[in-house]
Amino acid sequence: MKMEHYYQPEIECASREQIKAWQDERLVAQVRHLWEHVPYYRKKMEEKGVTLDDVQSSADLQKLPFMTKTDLRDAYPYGLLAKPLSECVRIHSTSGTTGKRVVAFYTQHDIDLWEDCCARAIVAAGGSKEDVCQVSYGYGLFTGGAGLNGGAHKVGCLTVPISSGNTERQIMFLKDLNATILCCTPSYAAFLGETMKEMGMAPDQIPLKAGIFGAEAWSEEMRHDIEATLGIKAYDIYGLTELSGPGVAFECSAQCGMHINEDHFIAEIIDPDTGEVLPEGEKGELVFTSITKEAFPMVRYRTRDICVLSREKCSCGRTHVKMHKPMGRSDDMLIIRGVNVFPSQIETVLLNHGYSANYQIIVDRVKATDTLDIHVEMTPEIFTDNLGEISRRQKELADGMRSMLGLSAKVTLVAPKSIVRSEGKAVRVIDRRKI
Ligand code: DLL
Repeated sequence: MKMEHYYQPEIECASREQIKAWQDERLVAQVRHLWEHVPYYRKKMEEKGVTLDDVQSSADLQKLPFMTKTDLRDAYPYGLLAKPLSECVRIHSTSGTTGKRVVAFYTQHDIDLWEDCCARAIVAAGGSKEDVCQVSYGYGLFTGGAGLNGGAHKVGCLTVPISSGNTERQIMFLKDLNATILCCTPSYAAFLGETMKEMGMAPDQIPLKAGIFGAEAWSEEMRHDIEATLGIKAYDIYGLTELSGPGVAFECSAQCGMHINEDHFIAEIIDPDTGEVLPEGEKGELVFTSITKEAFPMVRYRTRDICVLSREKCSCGRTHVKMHKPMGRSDDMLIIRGVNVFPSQIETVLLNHGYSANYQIIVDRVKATDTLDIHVEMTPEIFTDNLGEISRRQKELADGMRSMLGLSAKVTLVAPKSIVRSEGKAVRVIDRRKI
């Protein structure tokens, strides 16, 4: 029999005291588990002069050392494994392009908890067993396909494991199978919307009602665009391979920040330069501690994602802390002529001026000075070959960039469809500087 619901109010709407009690108990157990089974992490604790006795509750979290991607690379592949391999049933791996890939391990219990988190996300987006859920995230080593697939099964949706790519087939299935929920990266969702339009299909020709989009940064403006072209509500979902995958945090009906599954993860915001924990509401680097994972626990893992946490009461009734949309990764942040620039700021200017999120940022260094070139596609609606008009619009965008970034940029409008589309995470920055 299919499951009726996957909403867990006794957990998702628990009191702060209850959440803290879970976190206290689970953190102590998690740190003991690492101390006993992961010599690499025990050594890090010893180097910081911390013993098991120092960790009695979540208030002691700050005493513990951080873990970073460098630790994962140093310990690659088995050095952070906290369970015998015979108890592990799967790995996933990051799509990173530099250095060694990160390999994360899962026991069956880890997979169950991860899929629970994804199921919560689908239910929060209005999903139930009546829905047809098309999972267009990549399947394989990437966690997107497997995570949402598992969550959709738990909810009892009819799951369409189509993976990414073959855009016309995606649209055919959306239409023929009456898919109601779409899961993919926001850039792929935008591309699907664009292709539908080209095929002459209006949003009301497909019954899609919601999208669960994540794995990359996307702006509010892009959300509005996708909602209009696909005729849906677009919900954000966040996660990373090191912590299991998608579903660490997800958006609810309020569509304003993502609830972090605090029964599984403790979140902190730190100053990325000093490592100091920042007061609530301040912007900084997100740090996570997993408190229920068996095979690959992470304590104080530095995500490099920059965002803000908020404990304001949510209209959906959930009590778990919310993270605002990450405004980019600290390692995505470009420093151009000394000014910090996030690609998301550039995207905001473009979308506010009626352009789509098809753009490329090219940074170079010419005669010791950084240059910022932004190539922006004209949409078919605003396409023109009138040179005077093109140069007027380029100037308008360059002015918008100057007031948003405090920096001059060269903006070039290019023909519709001339910037290559991505089926997964979009590549928007090309940094040619040799620093
Ligand atoms: O991207 C997991 C995932 C799959 C999340 C599907 C959501 C949906 P990784 O490939 O390990 O895992 O990349 C993790 O992606 O540190 C963020 O920088 C970025 N990221 C993930 N979700 C969001 C989001 C998956 N909603 C890295 N908004 C993270 C902004 C996101 N950035």
